[in-house]
Amino acid sequence: MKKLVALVLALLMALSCCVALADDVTVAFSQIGQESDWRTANTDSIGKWVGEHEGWIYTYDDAQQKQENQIKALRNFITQGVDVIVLTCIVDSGWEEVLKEINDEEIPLILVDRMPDCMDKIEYYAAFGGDFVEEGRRQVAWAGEYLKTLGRGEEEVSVAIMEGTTGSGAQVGRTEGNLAAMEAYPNMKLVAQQSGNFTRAEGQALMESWLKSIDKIDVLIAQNDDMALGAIEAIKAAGLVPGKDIIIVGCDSVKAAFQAIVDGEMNATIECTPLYGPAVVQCIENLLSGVPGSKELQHPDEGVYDMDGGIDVGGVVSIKAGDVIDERVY
Ligand code: GYE
Repeated sequence: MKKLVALVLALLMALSCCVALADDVTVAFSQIGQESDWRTANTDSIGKWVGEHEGWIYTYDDAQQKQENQIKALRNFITQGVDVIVLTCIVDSGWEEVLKEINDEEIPLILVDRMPDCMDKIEYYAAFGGDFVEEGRRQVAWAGEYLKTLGRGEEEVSVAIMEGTTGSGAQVGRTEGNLAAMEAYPNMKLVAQQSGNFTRAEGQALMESWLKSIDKIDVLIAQNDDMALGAIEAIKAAGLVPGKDIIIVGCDSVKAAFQAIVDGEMNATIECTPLYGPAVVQCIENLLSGVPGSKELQHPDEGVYDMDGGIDVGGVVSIKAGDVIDERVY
């Protein structure tokens, strides 16, 4: 009798396991908007990898750059009873309440790209994104080292920092890295620091207004490539030569920036990969097969790309953008 009960129990367990596996897994992603080439590539990568995964249903929400839309989307995901939530946070504060609601419903949460500032107060399965402070540090270090190769290491140069969306992890981290690195290059003097909101149009408009109000800008540190590309248009319109009269360092390493570097209009870009699709899939597969999560924030290995290669920014040496442009898919 005992044996029979055990057998029936084992059969039931096997059956329920099959049912769970046969059920579709609904994965919902709250994206912040479509402000840049980086963002488009990020949306495409996650959409493709999760969306094409067998047995998974993919739901996506574009918050059009509004945190309130993201919060609404997250609450909708809860109501819909999705199985996994993937989130990137437009700004870093203001998430604790809604993320605790997700925790209360026991919906596994995967944090990507821009993190919330309440990570120590909530539960999540995994977190991965760019090392923004390091990216910002590399931007300034690249410019400082490049100036030395031009024999301008002692010359006082004016630096403008074009920041990303105010209050976003990417802006906060890159600004921290930018400013910290400037201490190592006393010849670099900060003359402007303002947000271009990570878009080409705002980068162009901000550069236009800087060129009117500031006597001389020698170096532009743009916290993403889109703003750098917008600024290039403004610099050309003002009759200056981008990449020569003004040294331009972007961030992201999108193909359009590689092209601008090849064309001699931009000098360098610091890599921040948007291709999170494979990592998100791997993470969900681990989750479904019972692998325990980790609260450690993971950063991918990333490079630095410029006109000629060979600039050592401390920890990494730059690669010539022209040598790798054909491999860039975004
Ligand atoms: O650098 C920028 C985008 O959060 C890392 O957001 C991301 C940033 C990226 O709009 O281009």
